[in-house]
Amino acid sequence: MRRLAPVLREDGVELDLISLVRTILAACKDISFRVGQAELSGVLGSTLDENIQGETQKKLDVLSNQLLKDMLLESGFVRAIASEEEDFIVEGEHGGRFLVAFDPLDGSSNIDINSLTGTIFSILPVPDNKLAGDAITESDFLQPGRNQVASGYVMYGPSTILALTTGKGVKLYTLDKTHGSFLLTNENVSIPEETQEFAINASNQHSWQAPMQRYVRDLLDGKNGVRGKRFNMRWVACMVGDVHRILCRGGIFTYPVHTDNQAQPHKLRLLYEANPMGLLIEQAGGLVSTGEQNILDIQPTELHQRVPVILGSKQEVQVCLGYHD
Ligand code: AFP
Repeated sequence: MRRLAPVLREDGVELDLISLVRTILAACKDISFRVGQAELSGVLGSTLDENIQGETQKKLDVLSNQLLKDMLLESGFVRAIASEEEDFIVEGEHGGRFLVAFDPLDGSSNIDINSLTGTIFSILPVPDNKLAGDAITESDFLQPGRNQVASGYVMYGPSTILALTTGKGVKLYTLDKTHGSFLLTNENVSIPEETQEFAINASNQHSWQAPMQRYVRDLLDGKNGVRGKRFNMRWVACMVGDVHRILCRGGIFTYPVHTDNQAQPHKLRLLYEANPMGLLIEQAGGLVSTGEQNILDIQPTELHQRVPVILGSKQEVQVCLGYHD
């Protein structure tokens, strides 16, 4: 079967893509409501199951995954999905133009303490060599982050916020809960190039490699150290929250290599976290790297692949990378 040419909006964004993002938002509004209901509707706490990453699944992880999965697969725009909570990809409509990878509820450890959580999504094109009707396989998802046609997150905090890029800058929208619609609240997010704020889980310090040890030590030395200025530290334990702060006021975020865990030296997932956040950060003028290469240039080798992540304000990321040279 031949493919139909995509219908474009005036600004060049494909109409099907807009409809797909709306589908994601419909699911996220539901997730936002359930996160808010929390104890009142019995959705806090864990299930007895583990996901493929060997992590215990929270009830809200499972619920959020189901909502997104069902709505995306029924939408008609999605050929297949991959989720942090699913072992394998799941196929949808044969005519769909897009593949969607998502982390349904990032920041699981925050769920039960009424702290920040979020949904992260990455939208990829169905590879050109796939015709409508061809089966989609895991390898179709193994595309570099640069191929993403859109990415974003919805953050469930005091307000519910969408950060979205379709490759033309980053926009923020706030959910107006009285009307149920996401309203544009920042149409051109720009990350300050310099910062005095860093985010790292310092409890892992013993297992960082030498360059990260030296970099963080110099940050902590403050005004009297080589950096000559005082740095502040923040850690939300939810990448969505940390990235959102960086989009709002700059900063550097890193989850580096763990040398003491040979079996799993990296924490963050390439397809569900690093790539979608990477595109947002780059589109807002920041930098993203593993310490060795730009995250968006990585050729993925597995669906649930994990990578080291350094991202944020351009100049600060460059300084950090200088320690890795
Ligand atoms: P989940 O995907 O299990 O919710 O984990 C969240 C996360 O991947 C990311 O959002 C945080 O930055 C990071 O883990 C927090 O990790 P620590 O618990 O090791 O600080």
